[in-house]
Amino acid sequence: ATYINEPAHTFNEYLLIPGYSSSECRPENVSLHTPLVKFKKGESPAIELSIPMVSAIMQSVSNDTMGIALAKAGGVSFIYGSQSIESEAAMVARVKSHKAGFVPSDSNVRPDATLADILALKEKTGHSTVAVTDDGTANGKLVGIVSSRDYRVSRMQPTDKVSGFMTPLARLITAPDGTSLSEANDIIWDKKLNSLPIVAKDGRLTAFVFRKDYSEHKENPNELLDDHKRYVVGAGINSRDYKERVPALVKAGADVLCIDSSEGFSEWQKLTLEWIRKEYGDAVKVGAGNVVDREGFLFLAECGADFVKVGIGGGSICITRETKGIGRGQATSVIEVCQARDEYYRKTGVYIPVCSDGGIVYDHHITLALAMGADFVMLGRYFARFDESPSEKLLVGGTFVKEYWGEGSNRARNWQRYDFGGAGKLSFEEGVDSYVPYAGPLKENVERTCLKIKSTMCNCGAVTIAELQKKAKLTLVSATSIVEGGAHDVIRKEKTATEK
Ligand code: MZP
Repeated sequence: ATYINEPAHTFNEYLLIPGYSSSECRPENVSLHTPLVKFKKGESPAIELSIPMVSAIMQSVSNDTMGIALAKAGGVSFIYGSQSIESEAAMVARVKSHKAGFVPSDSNVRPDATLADILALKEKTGHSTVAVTDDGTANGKLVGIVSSRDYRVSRMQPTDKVSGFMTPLARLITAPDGTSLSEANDIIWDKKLNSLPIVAKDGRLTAFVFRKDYSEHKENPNELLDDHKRYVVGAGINSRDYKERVPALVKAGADVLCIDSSEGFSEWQKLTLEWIRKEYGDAVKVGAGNVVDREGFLFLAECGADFVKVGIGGGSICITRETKGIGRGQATSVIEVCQARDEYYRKTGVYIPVCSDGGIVYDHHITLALAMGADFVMLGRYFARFDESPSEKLLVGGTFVKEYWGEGSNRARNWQRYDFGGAGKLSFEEGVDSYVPYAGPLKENVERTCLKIKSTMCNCGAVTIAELQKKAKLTLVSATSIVEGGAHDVIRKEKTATEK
C-alpha cells in the first residue's frame, strides 16, 4: 500500500490572508468570467460562464426551470440524467427554446390560484400580466391570462379562484412558435392587443410579446424571436447508454455534456469519451469525473475531457465515505488536481478547466475553491433551496424547507452513476433523502453570493479569477481558530421574524 501521511483537508480548514488592494479593487470592477471548457494557449474557450457556478446533475436540483433561471444569472445547469432519454432531451429543448427577455418566467400561477396569490405575485415581480399554466411554471401549458384589467373594476374577493376572472385560452389570440417579433407586433396592432402569447404546438407558452417590446427593440425586430438569445444549458450523461443518450441531447441543443459518475478514474469514462470524439470530433463538449488526485486528472485529460470534475464523498447528501471508505477532503483534492492541471497546461499548452463539485457549505467556500485553482464550482444543496428547484416546498416544524435527495439514494436510484457494468441496479445506498431550508428566489441569492465572492477577491487584490489564483495566500486554521471565527463569548440575541 501507498500511504499519504498528510491529512486531507476541507474548505472549512482554510482561510484567505488579505493582500494589498489598490483603489481599483472594488466589487463593481471584478469580473467573475471563467472558462467552462478547454482551450489552447492564445485562444479563448468555446463556452464561458459569467459566474463560476453550475448546478448539480441531480433530480432534486437541475430541471429546465432551474436551467433557465441559472442561465439568466450567468451560470449553467446540468440537467439530470437519471430520467429517460426523451424527458431529459425535452428539458434541454425547453431551456433552448426559451426566448430570453420575453417570457415573464416569474409570473405564472396554477389554475387553482386565488386573487390574493395574483396580487402577491404582482407585488413581487412588478408584472401586471400573469400567465395561468397547468403546472404554474413558465414551461407549463397555457390555460389563460390575467391582466389587472380582469380584476380591477370588478368586486373580486381575495379568495376568488383565478378561473373565475382570467381570460381563458379559448378567448385569447395567440401566435405559433417561430413567430418573429415584427410579425407579432403586426398582430398586436392589428387586433389592438396589449400582449400576444406565443404558444408551441404542444400548448406550452414559449414567449410573451408585449406592445412595448417592439418599441424597445425596434433596431432589429426580427432578431429577438429567431435563435438569437438562447440560453446555454448542460446535460448529464452516463457511461452505459451514451450511444443513444448523447445523440438525443445534442439534437435537443445541449451546449455541453458531463459524464455523471461518483468515481471517474475508470475505463468506462475512457470508452465514453472515445466514442464521443469518434462520432463528433471536438464539436461536442463533454466534462468527466469525479477524481480527487493528480493521476485521475491526467488520465481524464489524456482521454479528451473538456473539463474535469473533482470531489468524492464531500457532497452534503453523500454517504460514500461511510459506506465504501473512499474519498478525500475536498480542499486537498482541488489543490492537487489544479496543480496537475497547471503542469499539464505548461507541458501541452491546453488549459482544462477544473470544477470543484460538492461540499460547499458557506459562500466563502466558493471563493476558497477558486483561489485554490478551481475554475468553477458545482452546487447541489445550494440550488436545491430555491424556488426554481424541482422539489416540493414544505412546512416542517414551523420552517419552510425544500426536499433534497442524493442520486445514490433509494429515492433517485441513479444506478448508472455507481455501477461497474454488471449489476444494472443500485445495490446499496450511497446518498440520503433530506430537507434543506427554503431560501426564496435564485436571482437574489446568487447576486448576494457573487457580491461576497467579489468583496473577498478585492481583499486579496484581485479583479479576475485568474488574478485571485495567482495572488491568493491561504492558511490552514486550527480547530480553536475556527471557533474564534464565529461570534463567541457573547450572548446572541434572537433574530426577529424579519431578520430571519
Ligand atoms: P452538495 O452541493 O450538495 O454538497 O453536493 C452536490 C454533489 O454531490 C453533486 O454534484 C454530486 O457530485 C454529489 N452527489 C449527488 N448525489 C450523491 C449521493 O447520493 C452525491 N451520494 O454524492
